[in-house]
Amino acid sequence: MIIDDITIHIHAGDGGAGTVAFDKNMNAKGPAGGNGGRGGSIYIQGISDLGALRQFRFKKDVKGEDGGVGRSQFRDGADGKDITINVPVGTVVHNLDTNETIDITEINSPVLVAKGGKGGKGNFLFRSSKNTTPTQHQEGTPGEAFTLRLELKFIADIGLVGLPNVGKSTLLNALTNAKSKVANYHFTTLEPHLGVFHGSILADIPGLIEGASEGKGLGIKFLKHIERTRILFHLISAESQDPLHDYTVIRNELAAHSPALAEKEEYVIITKKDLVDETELTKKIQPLSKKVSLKEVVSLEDEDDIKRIGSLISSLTGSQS
Ligand SMILES: Nc1nc2c(ncn2[C@@H]2O[C@H](COP(=O)(O)OP(=O)(O)OP(=O)(O)O)[C@@H](O)[C@H]2O)c(=O)[nH]1
Ligand SMILES: [Mg+2]
Repeated sequence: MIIDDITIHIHAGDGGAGTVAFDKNMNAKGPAGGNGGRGGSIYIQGISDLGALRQFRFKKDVKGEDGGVGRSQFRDGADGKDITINVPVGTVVHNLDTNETIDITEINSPVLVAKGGKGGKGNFLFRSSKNTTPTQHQEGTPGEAFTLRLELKFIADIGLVGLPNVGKSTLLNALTNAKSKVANYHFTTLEPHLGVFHGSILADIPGLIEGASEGKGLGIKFLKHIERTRILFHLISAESQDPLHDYTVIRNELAAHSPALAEKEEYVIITKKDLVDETELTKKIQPLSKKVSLKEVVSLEDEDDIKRIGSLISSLTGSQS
């Protein structure tokens, strides 16, 4: 199972304390205590591994390295090493303490999320004409500490939606190198999958059923993965007894999840046409086609039909096929 919503605690390294020391050389007895090192900061960066949040399954605390204590003979304490947390690109970082939100939409560009503490001054920096042998030093400041909720929302161009068993995963696998499980029963797909078709990202999510927004079936929690897609492909099986009803069920669940989702550009595709008599199919889909324009009526077993859907994607997203 991919982990797509998890709360962690981060604590950047504390700054090291400055030190009180005096010059060891025979002739010079002046202050020589070094400063503390700064604490290691914590960064978050996007990577392409969608499973990257797995690292937090058991270990939910991330602690930056503390800065070293200042040393004698003017030597400063070592700086704590920075830490970079890898999260799947598409992760939204909610800082539950500051209410700030950061969208991790790029790969390999680290964003600072907790700053390490400053090192304290050693006694060397307290010297003055009035105080030639200072015994003061400063403590380091604590590193920032926050609770972060990491929520993965896929970044895809096209989201595939529909009832279970309508061919969503079949279509994803036919067009891309994804290997989403396909089988002739409901809820074959238990977690979302992405595939790339000539630069366009397609997201296959588990099937929805009536009442999904109230938790029926696998619920609608996976809809968050298509919140950021521009286009929805709504698949309906030709085997359905009532395609208009199936269509409405999904539309209601989309709207229940978020109005923004319901407003997305949508293309309705009838699948499994090879399994149904043509005249019967025309009759069955009539009430639906009066309400929405059907983009394609296809068999996902037919290569030419798959190619047509590929061309549709290319024309919608500008990708080259
Ligand atoms: N004959 C035929 N079979 C199809 C077609 N599309 C899908 N299938 C079959 O229908 C079954 C369901 O396909 P899936 O791709 O697993 O359906 P899904 O929509 O991903 O289903 P869930 O993951 O359960 O939501 C599989 O046995 C497919 O081989 C089609 O156009 N024609
Ligand atoms: Mg599936």
